Amino acid sequence: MAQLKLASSASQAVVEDRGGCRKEHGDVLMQETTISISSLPSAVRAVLERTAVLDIHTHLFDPSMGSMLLWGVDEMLTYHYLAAELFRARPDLDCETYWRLPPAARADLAWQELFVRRAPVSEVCTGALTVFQALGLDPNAETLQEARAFFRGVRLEQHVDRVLRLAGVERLCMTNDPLDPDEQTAWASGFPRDARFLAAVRLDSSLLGWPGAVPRLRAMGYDVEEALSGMTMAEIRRFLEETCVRMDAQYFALSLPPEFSYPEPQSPAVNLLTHAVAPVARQLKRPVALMIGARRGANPALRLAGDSVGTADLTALERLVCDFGDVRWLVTTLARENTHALCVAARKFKNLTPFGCWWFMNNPSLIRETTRMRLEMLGFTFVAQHSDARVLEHLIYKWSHARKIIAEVLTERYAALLETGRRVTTADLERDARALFDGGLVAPDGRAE
Ligand code: RAT
Ligand code: ZN
Repeated sequence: MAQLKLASSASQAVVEDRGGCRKEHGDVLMQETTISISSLPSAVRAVLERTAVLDIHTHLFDPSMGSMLLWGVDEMLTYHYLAAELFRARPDLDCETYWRLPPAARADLAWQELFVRRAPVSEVCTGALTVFQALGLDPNAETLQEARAFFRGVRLEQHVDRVLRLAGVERLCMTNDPLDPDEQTAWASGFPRDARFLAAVRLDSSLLGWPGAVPRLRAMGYDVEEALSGMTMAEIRRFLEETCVRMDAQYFALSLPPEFSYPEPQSPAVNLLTHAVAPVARQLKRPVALMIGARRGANPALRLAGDSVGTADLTALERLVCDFGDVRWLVTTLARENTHALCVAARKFKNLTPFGCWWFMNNPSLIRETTRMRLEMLGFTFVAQHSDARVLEHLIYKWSHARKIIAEVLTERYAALLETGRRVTTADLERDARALFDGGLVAPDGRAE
């Protein structure tokens, strides 16, 4: 049996049994090889490490949008996931006192309380240290002085390249709120687009809490009224279409509370979703991403960190995607309890693609459980993960942690195949990894829709 090495710097996996088929990857000769059970873990890991990601949900912005793109150590340590943990570590800390502190003081406090005085074992704490490690910063530092000096020395353009490279992210989707004043200024004045930063139209502020958005939509020139008359609906469709075209957006997105129900004639949000968003998505051939289960403002004093979770009834989702069978729905759920029902729903409706492990689901134990369940029930017809990065450097840890767990779970599934006598080749691994990491936006011709 011929022995050869996979042509990846990350991989030292010894693979066996030449499949005989050769293909060129740049100037590296690759062999389509059958993987042995002993080399499976390292082969899977290596393939996932070199598979580029399209990260379909982040809160990052095109570097040309200036201060909207958050980066650096103070932003990392004031991340709302960490703020929630700081308030637990320091129950005596008054929320308002914390929010009044300048960002650097908030970051120092988080570092001292969560990283110096305690072992930073939570996912978000360990994540910050994964970033430190990747950037060559000291995870045992007593203060943030060295880290701040490092970030003062970086040039943003090169830093963005470096972070995306370290994270293995080729492209990512922003979260673009068309009613946000800063976004409006940026899109109105125009900016040189970075092709790696794709747009996604986020509709929470436009559709949820209707008629709250009416004055802002009117100020933008859309002739809408509080009552959802035919004319108002037509104007909303014009708003959606023009926004999507202006931003060259990949999809429309909306987060929904756990009480989301459909049909629900009394709900303005559901009427807007079905009479405006779905028709425009169909016409423009754009998916609609639904993020279900966020209970906003459960503890308002915690601001962004104060949102919580609730379990939704996904029969409503099934009815929706059944009625709108010609619209593609990308769906993620926040409650662990909804993971299984989402897999079942996806088995029933081919226009429904589950995506990512959202927010409170983005923990190793839950990524493992969710990904395992999805592979078992859906094969490769789901989007394995999105980062939800709010700070540029988050990409590094969210993707390195997720890749590691997805590799472990994939290894289990391929091992089960090997036990049946079915061969698994490097070509299998590469094709499957691409399917898991393509963001669900890839059209049959290979372009993002
Ligand atoms: O994960 C988060 O940062 C949350 O605060 C939310 O942004 C959530 O991901 C969302 O997009 O609503
Ligand atoms: Zn998000």
